[in-house]
Amino acid sequence: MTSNEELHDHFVKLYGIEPEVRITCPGRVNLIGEHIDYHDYGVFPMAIDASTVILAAKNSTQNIVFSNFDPKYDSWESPIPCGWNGSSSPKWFDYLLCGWKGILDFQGNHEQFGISFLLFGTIPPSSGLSSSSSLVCASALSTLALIVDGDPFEHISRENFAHLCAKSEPLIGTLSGGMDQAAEVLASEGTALRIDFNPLRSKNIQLPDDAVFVVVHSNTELNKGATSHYNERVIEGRIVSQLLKKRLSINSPSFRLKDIQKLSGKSFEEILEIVETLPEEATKDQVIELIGDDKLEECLTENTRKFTEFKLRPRARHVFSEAHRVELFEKACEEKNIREMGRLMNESHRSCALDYECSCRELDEICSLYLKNGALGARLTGAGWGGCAVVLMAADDVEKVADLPSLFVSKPAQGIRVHRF
Ligand code: ADP
Ligand code: NG1
Repeated sequence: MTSNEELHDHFVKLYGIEPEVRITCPGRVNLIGEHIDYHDYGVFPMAIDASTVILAAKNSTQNIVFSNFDPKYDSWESPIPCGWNGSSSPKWFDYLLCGWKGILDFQGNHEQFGISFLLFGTIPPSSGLSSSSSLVCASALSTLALIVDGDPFEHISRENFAHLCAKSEPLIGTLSGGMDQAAEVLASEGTALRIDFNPLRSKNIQLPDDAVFVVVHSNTELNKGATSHYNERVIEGRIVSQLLKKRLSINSPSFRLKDIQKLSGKSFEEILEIVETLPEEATKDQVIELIGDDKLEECLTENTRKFTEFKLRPRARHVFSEAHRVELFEKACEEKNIREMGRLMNESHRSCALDYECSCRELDEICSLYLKNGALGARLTGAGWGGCAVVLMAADDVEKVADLPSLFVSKPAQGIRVHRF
């Protein structure tokens, strides 16, 4: 394990200057509530010990310089002013630029200055534990901490900072929601979080003492920025929202399904009945027939205009049923009913696999393996299509899976923090 001293010495050797700040930002594991944050539905993650650390200082070279402790990532450098405004095939440093740009814009287009960053990360990348957002948030806080004195969170609330990071990350092309940045910024050690959006707010949730969460890697990865799966799901959800607005005579510019449900006044059971009457799938031409060219256009973005086929009914079924499961999971957690928590996690995985089609063979197999060996619940975590599963074990049963492959047993960790040298 690399120590803070080693990182400090590496920074000094690399740049010939002293670091001014060290930022530590955790990853997160989502216990339940998958692919619903971009519809503004509440989610249930916790921060994890694996983290991104950035050592940062202003430099006098008039350059932005990003280096990585891991030699597999090449250093990147740009003179200032740097006009970076996003990337469609993101490299590791693009995530840092998202956070950097977010803060300069927030500070009223703050004048650029030379910076040297050294990054050290222990979150397995492209595995659903949100390494990308950890890079974005750590970079944003590094930049802010170099601009202001004292505690950066005296200059911006944690909620506004998380929101700013969530708005900045889509510059790499993924139409992501705000769960990850919120979990990584707002977490308190020892408790999971119930996060709600618009406006962003979080509640600390004590997990039952006899619940143990194990994070397991499926040995497959998916880089969201390099594929279109994630954005396809976002656009399919937006089309569903247009269909529901038309069906229920709702007049609203929003295409977040939580808003549509709220405006409809329907319960989860009622809206799920309506969902069963939606088309299973549709081509672009069929969607235009159903909602009109203009309404489809409202849903699309520059890099999603090429999509031609959309699944609708199963995607909607997943979003509304998953949002409902988050409510039930929170209740089960309050009642310390870990069997019910496990049941809901299993239902969530089935819904992700069958209706949202965001699982894969390896994730399904790892979940089945743990369930056969006494787990109460097992489900993919994060975007899916590879990466990690999260497994719920009763504390008394943990021995039963001691010989199975696992990454770590997860305890709720602290959110992003800053240290000044
Ligand atoms: P995740 O689910 O981990 O957020 P993403 O596919 O969204 O997965 O983002 C993963 C990307 O983040 C990697 O391809 C890489 O560019 C970047 N990344 C993550 N961790 C590191 C790291 N330690 N060093 C450099 N880049 C990293
Ligand atoms: P991961 O796979 O951990 O990056 C992604 C999104 C979340 C959320 C989940 C699915 C980003 C930065 N994060 O998480 O907002 O939608 O998928 O629940 O894209």
